[in-house]
Amino acid sequence: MSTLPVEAIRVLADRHPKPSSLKFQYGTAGFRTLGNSLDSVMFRVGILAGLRSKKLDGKTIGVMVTASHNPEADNGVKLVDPRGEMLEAAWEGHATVLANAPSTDAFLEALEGFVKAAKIDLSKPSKVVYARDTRPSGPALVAALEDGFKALNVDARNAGVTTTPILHYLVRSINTKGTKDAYGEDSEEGYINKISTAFKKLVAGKPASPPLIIDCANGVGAKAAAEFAKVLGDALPITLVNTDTTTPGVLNHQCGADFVKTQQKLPPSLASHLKPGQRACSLDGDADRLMYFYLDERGQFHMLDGDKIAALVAAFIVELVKAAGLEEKVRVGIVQTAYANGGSTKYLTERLPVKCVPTGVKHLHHAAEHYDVGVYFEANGHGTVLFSPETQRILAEHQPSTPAQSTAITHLINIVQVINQTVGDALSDMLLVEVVLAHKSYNGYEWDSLYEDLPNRLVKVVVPDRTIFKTEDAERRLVSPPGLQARIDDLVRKYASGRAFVRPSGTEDVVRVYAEARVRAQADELAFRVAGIVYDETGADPTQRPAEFL
Ligand code: NG1
Ligand code: ZN
Repeated sequence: MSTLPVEAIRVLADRHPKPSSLKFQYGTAGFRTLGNSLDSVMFRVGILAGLRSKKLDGKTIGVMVTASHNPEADNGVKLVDPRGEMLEAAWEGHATVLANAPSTDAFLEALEGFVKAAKIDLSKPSKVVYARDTRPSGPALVAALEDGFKALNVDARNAGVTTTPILHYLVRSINTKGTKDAYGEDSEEGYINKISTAFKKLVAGKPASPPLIIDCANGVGAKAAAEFAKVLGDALPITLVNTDTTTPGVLNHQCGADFVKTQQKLPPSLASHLKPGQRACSLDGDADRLMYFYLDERGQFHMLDGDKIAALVAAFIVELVKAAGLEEKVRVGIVQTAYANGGSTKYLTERLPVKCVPTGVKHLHHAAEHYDVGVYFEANGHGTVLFSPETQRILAEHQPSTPAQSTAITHLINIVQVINQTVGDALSDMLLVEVVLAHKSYNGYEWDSLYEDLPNRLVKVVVPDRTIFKTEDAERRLVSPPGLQARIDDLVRKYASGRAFVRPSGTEDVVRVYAEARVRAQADELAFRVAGIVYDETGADPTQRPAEFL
């Protein structure tokens, strides 16, 4: 094919018309909105994925249909680049333009213009691997996506119903197959085997831990978690909860990682399972976020979020690097966002290089690539660890001079295998955490004691136009609307250990306000007062103003 198959595209595009009232945007999590309004977007993304593959000389591109932790009625779609990473930023804009073409004719015209401008050689092959989560809108949306593949004659592999991180793993494995960078066998089974084999080696000889409870958010993670439970056996006793992927309405409802993080409490469905001192964790709806928690002796809930995971994991890796005699060659660094708890930032900056970047996995991932070992986590539990190619070479080639060094290097090599370096992966991260807990003989309480979280509060403000909010300094300060940041600063000064910032969401039509302070009531008050300022400033409808926004 050296020109676009215009007629084939036209016939199929007519079956997937764009709803005239809707405007779509490829944001930090791809396209995401109500599942029943995404038909045209899916069709067009199918074509775009094929073009992306052609542009990259026939490398396999991933397409994931999911809306993650969002309500069950939502859905979404995002593209995955050949190394398993998020789509290159420039193409987010192209995706948005194509999704918004009002008619089939306009779409074809935009497509032709794009192929020319991006210099896409249509004679190249196009390969895609795609998957969806368990949302009820998934099958119809996948059918629309497949029409897009058909229109461009894409060689498309259906990975079925699986987690977001498994899809990313598949993309990387397919593209590295048979090369020196081979990532793993390109199947779900290959993924489970790779990770569980390394995990078993890492915990061999360690005393068996009490069962870990996993809240699967009634989502697609339940399936992979059950596979792990089976394969791991006694190496990690697991109890699965919230594994219902068929009853309508239960996905992410009163459970899952986002519930735990935003409500800062135990999912009610876990109350009868969790004993004081026992650790548990929650996945989100597509299993790329992870939150740990436990109840203390008094039954009080304690959350171990992405920041606590980063601190635990980074400290352990640093210890192993030292034990291996590699501290001069392998530098470990941390990447966080403004949402990282001030307690964690203080603890980590006293020990390691820490960088703060804007929200969004692509920012974290790219910053982490600048370290030899880059540990990145969002407070919400999305994150992973990247080992640079040079670091992996050093680990493979280093000649240990003592048995202790040799053990440490073997552990590091196995840790690289446990971690899904393509993207945040709740199950792989969970096993990494379990390795560290086993090695350190930590229970939840001891892990939690690494540092103390500052009480914090995250609120949403619905404003008429969130695009007027512009930020700088990794989203920690507002430059627009003018004057607003000065008012926030004046307020923050009045609170002990106070910190607050305002930024427009990249995934929802809201502005987010985050605040923290030394005591709970003050953190809440600061958040509500800043939200009040934002509300006043934007002239949002006063009758809609939540009562607590002071
Ligand atoms: P937005 O809506 O831009 O705040 C949210 C999360 C991000 C990231 C994306 C993608 C918070 C405060 N924000 O982004 O961290 O995970 O969704 O899913 O958690
Ligand atoms: Zn997710």
